Amino acid sequence: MNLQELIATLNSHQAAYINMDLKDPTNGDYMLAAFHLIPGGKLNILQAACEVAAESSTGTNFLVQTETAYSKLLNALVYKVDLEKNLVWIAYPWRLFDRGGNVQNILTYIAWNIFGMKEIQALKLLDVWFPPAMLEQYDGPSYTLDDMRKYLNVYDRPILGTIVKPKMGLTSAEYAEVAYDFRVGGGDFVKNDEPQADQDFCPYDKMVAHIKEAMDKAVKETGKKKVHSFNVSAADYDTMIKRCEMIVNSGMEKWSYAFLIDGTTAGWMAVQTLRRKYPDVFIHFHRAGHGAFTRPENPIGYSVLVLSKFARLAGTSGIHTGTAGVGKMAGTPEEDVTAAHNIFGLDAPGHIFQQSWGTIPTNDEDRVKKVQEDHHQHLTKEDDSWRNLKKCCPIISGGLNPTLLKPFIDVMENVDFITTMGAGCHAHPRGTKVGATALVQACEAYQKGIDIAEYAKDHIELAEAIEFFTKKENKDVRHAERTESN
Ligand code: CAP
Ligand code: MG
Ligand code: MG
Repeated sequence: MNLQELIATLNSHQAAYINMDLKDPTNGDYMLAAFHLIPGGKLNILQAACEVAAESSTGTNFLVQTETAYSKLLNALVYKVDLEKNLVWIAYPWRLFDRGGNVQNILTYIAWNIFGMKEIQALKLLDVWFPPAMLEQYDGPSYTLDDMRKYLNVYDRPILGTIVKPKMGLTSAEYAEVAYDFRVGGGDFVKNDEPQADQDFCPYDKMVAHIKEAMDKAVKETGKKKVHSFNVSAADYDTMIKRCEMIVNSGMEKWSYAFLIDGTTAGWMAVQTLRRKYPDVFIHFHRAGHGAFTRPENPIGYSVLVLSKFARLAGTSGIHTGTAGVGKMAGTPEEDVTAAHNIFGLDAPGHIFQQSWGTIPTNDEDRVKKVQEDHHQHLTKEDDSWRNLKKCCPIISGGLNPTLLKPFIDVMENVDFITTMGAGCHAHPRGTKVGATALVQACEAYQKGIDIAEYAKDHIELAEAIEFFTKKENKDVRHAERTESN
């Protein structure tokens, strides 16, 4: 059936959620969403799309007697379809959403609730577009990678980080020792791993105290500032805040700590709480769990791009965006690099939409300067107008090691990110400190435009890393199994 024939199949309920002649979807009234949709049951794609628009805005499965002239104005509207690719575009009057900049509310509507509908067999939210008037209602990032760069005095290269491994089981003293070794080896940034919390073998208060001690020692020895990203995820709000306050009052220098939150499992409320209570702290969104709904082979869910755009809207300072297939986790350049480019730029093409994160005209020659100077993003500038949402930094992790730094930078096409290598550092034959040095040397080689094999000729730590990470028998076991099973 062609579009006209499909329209003719709509019942009066479905017809209330479509407008293929919508004048200007980008007029500022609508948040736009693009879905891949395969209808369920006996519905055709347009019927299913209208049911999705109804269920994700004002409606249910029947026209109800109680709707009003005003409520109808809030109907989401199917406004475009691509019948070849099974794509549908839906315009959401964004005043549907909770005032006060609540991301949890939007995703409940336009994603999670509708994934359960019988009317769809596949429903993947591929991309979203926010009008400036809507962006202005959301926090956006406050403390950004630019602020961290200033604190660390690190520019023109990625922030080099690690995750302490083994993932679990070290005592707080052992844990801090590994973090110290990485720092004196030359690393900038250490993060708690995603499951690190208050475990018997590594009590939270002791972990913080030991990290502080080790940090002071490393800063003194190296003369360089360092950052530790503490996982503050917890069972409840009060415990999360208690952990944050423990860190704030630990005596660690302000800006030497970041707060990591398992955003997928702890939830958007936790993410936004941290952003609002600690605007001067780098809020680090670990996305453990995202694979359940972002992997391309998952027919129901939303993309890494959508997750990352909402993380920026919510005010995350940085979110993991994946290694574009270079590391151990699933991911592709189309998915991961598109997400990364969309969250740190002022405007970037998504899968479907071109998102601008501000109102500063693109041709404004010093707009990047204005954005960076705009310390409170929304507060007034000369013309008292709202300016932009600040950058959110891609955090690149998962199976990377010094030999993969340049391959990833080549795919990413810039160095404006934090990379955290766990095994890629602690599996080095001579341990963490040397592993960190090997990473620093791989980065130096990149900055000097020298091939790492060449550079390794007079940098033994890097030479050992190359030998170890490229040796077949050392191939990470999962990779070996994967290649054998293919
Ligand atoms: C990496 C990591 C990260 C994942 C997150 C892990 O360790 O600490 O949590 O990479 O994945 O636990 O696997 P390695 P993503 O460096 O030892 O692989 O960044 O894709 O969300
Ligand atoms: Mg705001
Ligand atoms: Mg981890």
